[in-house]
Amino acid sequence: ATGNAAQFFVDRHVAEGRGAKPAFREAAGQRRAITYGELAEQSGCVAAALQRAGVPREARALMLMLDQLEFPAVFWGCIKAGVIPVPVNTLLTGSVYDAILKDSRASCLFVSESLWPEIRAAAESSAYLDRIIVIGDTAPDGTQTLGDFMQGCGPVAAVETSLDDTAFWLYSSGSTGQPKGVRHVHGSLKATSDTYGRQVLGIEEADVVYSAAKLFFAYGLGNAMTFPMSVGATAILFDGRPTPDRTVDILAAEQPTIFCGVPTLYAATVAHLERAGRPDVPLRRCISAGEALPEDIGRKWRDIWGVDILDGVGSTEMLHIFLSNAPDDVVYGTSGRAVPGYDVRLVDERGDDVGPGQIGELLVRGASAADGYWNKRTKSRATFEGEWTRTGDKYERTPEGRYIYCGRTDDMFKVSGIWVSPFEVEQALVGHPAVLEAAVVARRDRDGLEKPKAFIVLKQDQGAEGLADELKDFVKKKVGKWKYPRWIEFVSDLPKTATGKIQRFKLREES
Ligand code: 3SK
Repeated sequence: ATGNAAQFFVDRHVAEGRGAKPAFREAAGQRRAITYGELAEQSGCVAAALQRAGVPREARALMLMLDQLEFPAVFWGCIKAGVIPVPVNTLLTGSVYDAILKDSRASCLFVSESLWPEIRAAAESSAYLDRIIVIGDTAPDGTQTLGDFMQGCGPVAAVETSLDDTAFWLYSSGSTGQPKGVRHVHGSLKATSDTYGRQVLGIEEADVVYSAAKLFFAYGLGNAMTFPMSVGATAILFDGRPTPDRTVDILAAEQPTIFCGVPTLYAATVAHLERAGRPDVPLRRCISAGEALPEDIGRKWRDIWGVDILDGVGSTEMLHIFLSNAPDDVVYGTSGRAVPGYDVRLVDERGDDVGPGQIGELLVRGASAADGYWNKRTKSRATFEGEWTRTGDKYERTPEGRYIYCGRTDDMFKVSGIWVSPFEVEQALVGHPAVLEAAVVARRDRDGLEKPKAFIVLKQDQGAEGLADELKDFVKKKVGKWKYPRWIEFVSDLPKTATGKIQRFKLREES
C-alpha cells in the first residue's frame, strides 16, 4: 500500500461507496458542490496535467487560492502527482509573495482570478515560475486557465510515496512576521485526524463542518479539509471575509453541525447575536484556536447556543491542535489538557521542567510535527529539538493538569523586577464591559524602565470621559497593582495574523 495521503483522504471514499456524497459545498454565490467521486476524478486529472506538463515530483506549486471547490482538487492533485502544494495566505502583500516565491522556488502557481493582481508583479519577475494557472474563466497574458491546463487529461492514480515523504508546505509568518516554509509529511495528515479530529472533535460521517478559518491556514486545513475527509463528512467553503453577520447567515443557511472559529470572530459574533438573536442551527461542536479564548466569550456563546466552545492550541509546526478542552471537560480561561497522542512539557530557560503554578515554555511531542523549516537550518535546530517541538508560548499548569496561557516567550517583560504577561493584562481589560479587544506591550517610561501600554478597541466607537482611568483601576484591582497599563490608546482595530494572533511586534514599533 502507498503512503500517499490522497489514497486515504480522497480515493478510499469511492471504493467505500461514498462517491456520490458531497465532499464540499460552496456557501454563497453559485452554491456549487463537489462529490467525493468528482473530487477523486478531478484531483486525478490535475495530477495528470502536472505530469504532462513535466512538473517533477518534489517541485513546489504555490496555491494562492480562495476557499472554493477548486482548492481541494488542486491540493490533492498536486499530492497525487508527488508535487508539493504550498497554500499561502490570501491577505499578504506583493513583497511577501515575492519573498515566498523566491524562498520556495515554486515552479507552478495556481491563483484564483480575483487574487491575480496581488501576486502578478512578483510572479512575472520570478526566476523560477514556469507556469501560472488561473482559477477562473479568463487567462490574463502569460497564464492559462485551470480548464485549459487539464484539457484532455484523464485521471491518474496517486504516485507511491512513503508516510515520511514531504506532502505539502505551509508558510508560517508567526507573530514576528518572518515567513518560514514548514515542511509536512504525508503521515502527519492522518495523525491529526486520528488524534484531535477523532478523539477531541469527535467528527463523524454525518457532520457538516463550517470553518471560518480558511484552508490556507493549518487550523482551517484540518477543520474544513482533512478532518471531514477522514470520515467522509461534508465541508462548507466560503470565499469571502467572515464577518459576524455573514457568519450567522452561513450558519442559518448551511446548517452545519460543527463550527470552527477564532476568538475575535466569536467575540464579534456574540455581540451581533446579543443584538439580533440567533437562528436555529444544529450545532453540536464549536472549536476555537489561534489565540486564547476569553472566558466571558466562551460562557456567552454557550448561553446563546447551548454548546461549549472547545478552546485549543495548535501551531503550523504541529499542523493542528495538541492542547485542548474536550467535550464534557471544559474550563474556560484554560487551554485544557494534552490531546490524546501528544505529550507536553513546561521548561525554564535552562530546559529544566517546571512544576504546577510556575510559568515555563511549552514543548510538545507528537506524530504530526513538521519535518523542519525549508532552508532555515538554524531556526529548524532551535525549534525542533529531537522529538520535542518548542512552541515559543509560555504556560502554567494547574494542579488539575490544565494549561493556562501566559503569553509568547518574546512578549513577556518585567515591571519592578516581576514578570508581566501581556496576555493576563489583556484578559483583565476585556473583562470590562466597554472593551471589545485589548493588546498590551512593553513601553519604556522616561527613566527607561519598561511598563505596560494598552491598545484598546471599544465595543462602541466612543469611550466615556474618564474611561482610561477607570480601566487602569479595573486592572489594578483584578490582576495586581504593578501590572496596570500606564498608557492607554484607543484604536479601531488591532494588527493580527491571518489566524487571529495579535502582532504585538507591530504595536511595539508604534508605541
Ligand atoms: O494557532 C493555533 O492555535 C493553531 C491551531 C491549529 C493549527 C494551527 C494553528 C496555528
